[in-house]
Amino acid sequence: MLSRAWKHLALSAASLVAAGSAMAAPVDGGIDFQPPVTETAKAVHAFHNEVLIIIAVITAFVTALLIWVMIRYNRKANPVAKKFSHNTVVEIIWTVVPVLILVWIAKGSFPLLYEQDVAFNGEKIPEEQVVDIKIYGNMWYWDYTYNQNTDKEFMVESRMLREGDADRPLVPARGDLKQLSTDHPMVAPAGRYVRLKITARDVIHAWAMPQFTLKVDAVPGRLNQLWFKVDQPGIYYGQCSELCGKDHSNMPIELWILPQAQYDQWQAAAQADPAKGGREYLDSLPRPGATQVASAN
Ligand SMILES: [Cu+2]
Repeated sequence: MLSRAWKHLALSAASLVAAGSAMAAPVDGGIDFQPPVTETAKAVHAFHNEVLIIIAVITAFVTALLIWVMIRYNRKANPVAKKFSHNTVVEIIWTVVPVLILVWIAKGSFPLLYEQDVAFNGEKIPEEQVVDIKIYGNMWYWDYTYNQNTDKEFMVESRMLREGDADRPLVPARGDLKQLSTDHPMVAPAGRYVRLKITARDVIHAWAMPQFTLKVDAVPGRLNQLWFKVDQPGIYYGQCSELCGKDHSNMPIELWILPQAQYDQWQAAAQADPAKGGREYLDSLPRPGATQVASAN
């Protein structure tokens, strides 16, 4: 009964979030999550809203108890204290009820963790339909390997753009965002299951994409996995989320989700010259926030 009411409240809260504008990047003064763009992210947001309600109810209940004790049992209102020290019924309740709450939270949480890792929404996807991208964290940039272990394998290095930099200048008129845009973005096709194999070459980093509610540590010598399927083409931004050293704040993740045909064209360009990462082709595409089409760098 109670859980149905919570679910209802959570769903109405979730639809408020979903009704927000479809921004692809953080906004100034924003306090909520970035809008979810995958089914998994929507489920994570709904779960967050459920837990938020549980937290609010518990906090209000404990605060009310404290206020009641302070008023009803202070020295003036209750000069002679009773001396008993145990109440079996109350002790059973305050043990069992929190356990049930935690079990209920775990029931919502663990399947989501599993889904972010391997579950593909419970669908069985043939291996050949899955797009694999290998991600390495480095001090202090990311690199992305496509078609690994095939004759089409190539690797693109992705470094942050800096204002006034001679090699990799930030060009706001092109739509570049400070601390978020890179010289050679990661690129993935829209509407397909993209599986990420994530590791690191030096220290621990973390690949994180808030709009997909995905985050996993990139650990040297260990392969971690995430997946996403994004139907809406666009540019999505994330950042390294594990304190990895001096330039930790300078290793953003810029991810372009392109329709399959454009993805194929980008891939051909990037494969022909991985050092340029298909930048020229990306610059030829219309881009949100751009006021001019700037030349490649
Ligand atoms: Cu890092």
